[in-house]
Amino acid sequence: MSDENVLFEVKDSHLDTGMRGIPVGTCRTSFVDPIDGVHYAGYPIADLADIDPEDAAFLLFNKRIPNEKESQEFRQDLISRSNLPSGSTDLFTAIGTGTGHPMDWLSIGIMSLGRGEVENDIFSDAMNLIAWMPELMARLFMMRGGRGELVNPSNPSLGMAGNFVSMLGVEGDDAVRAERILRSFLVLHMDHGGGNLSTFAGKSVASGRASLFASIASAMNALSGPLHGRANQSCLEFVQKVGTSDPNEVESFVRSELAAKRPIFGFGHAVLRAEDPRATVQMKIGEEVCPDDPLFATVRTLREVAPRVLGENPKISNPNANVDLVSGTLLHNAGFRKPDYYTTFFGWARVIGISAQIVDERNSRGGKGVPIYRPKYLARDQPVRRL
Ligand code: AMX
Repeated sequence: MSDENVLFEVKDSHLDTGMRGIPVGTCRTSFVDPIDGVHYAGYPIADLADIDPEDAAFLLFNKRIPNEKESQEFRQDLISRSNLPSGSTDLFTAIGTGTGHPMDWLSIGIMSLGRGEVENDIFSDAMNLIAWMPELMARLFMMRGGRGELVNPSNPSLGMAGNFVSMLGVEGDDAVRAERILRSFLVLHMDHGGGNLSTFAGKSVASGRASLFASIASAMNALSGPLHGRANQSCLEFVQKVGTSDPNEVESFVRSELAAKRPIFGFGHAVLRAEDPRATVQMKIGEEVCPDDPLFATVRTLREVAPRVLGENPKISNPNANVDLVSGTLLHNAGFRKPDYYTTFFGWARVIGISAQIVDERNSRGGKGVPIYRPKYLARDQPVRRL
């Protein structure tokens, strides 16, 4: 690409819009098409829904699907890295059962894992963190929930989702269903282009050569906001509030929420202009694993009714379902009954995609790495004054 290419003309109207749509760099892990949704290294997400999270992680780091041998080697590598640095979850005891949002625990936990940092090897740090996440998550759930130690010790050969479910002590058919739902949740949520807030936050902190752990913890703090990752918590709470799957009642509910100027959670998107394929995939999973779940029945009716009602408002660019419409209901069905924990699953998935993007940026410019981020802010309403 020649330097003369004009990619974007910044106008006054672009200022103070959160850099919306302004190109700032390149991303090799994924891109988001307004109609077909996110693609990981070129593969549409709908085609990847059934792969294992380990293979999706390999894809994001290596930009290709692993063959059988590579897949096994990647899993073995994660297994060999899986012992948490000693004492890294002691802080959880200090915070105290039930206090603080689970996303705060996730961020603190990742910072604490930083004691296992490998000097000058950000790729090893990324692989270690990915290998440590299942146990960190399980300890977070057990300790914040006041249940103390893991029910079963970590067994990384079960895979990241299977190991997490096992550490919590879920058994039998419940474990099979929980693992199925979690595996697809992790794959579907790993990456979403380079400019979403948490990814951008993580990469900008990393550009100052902060550690991978500090950068990812910053990303998790960004993800915790209600306008960003915490929306999946709000979506389940919304579905629970609807409380019916009768189409007429659901339509009245949607209209009354709109009249009260409240959002219809699970619909609309800043970039997508069709139903998010991740919602489509999760609807299929719901039909497979929990077609009779009353919450899923509500989601099914909402998906039929809400786009029609929202579509009556020409201001709404996309009245269709987004990823959060279904994900909370599936997690609830998997046995995770507390919506305030849902963003931690989202965070776990994003640790993988954001780490891959940070490693890419650190390897750019022939290994020099991306320069420290420094966008320009224009001075307005600040005449020079003297005391
Ligand atoms: N319910 C009610 N109003 C909606 C709406 C919805 N689902 N979707 C859009 N609108 C409104 C916007 O608030 C905006 O109103 P305003 O002009 O008064 O500010 C107007 O329609 C135009 O919005 P837009 O250009 O279509 O979308 P946006 O980029 O401003 O907002 C989003 C996108 C996701 C914040 C919005 O669709 C929304 O609030 N959805 C409901 C909450 C939700 O499901 N969030 C999860 C999103 C998925 C994700 O990114 N995690």
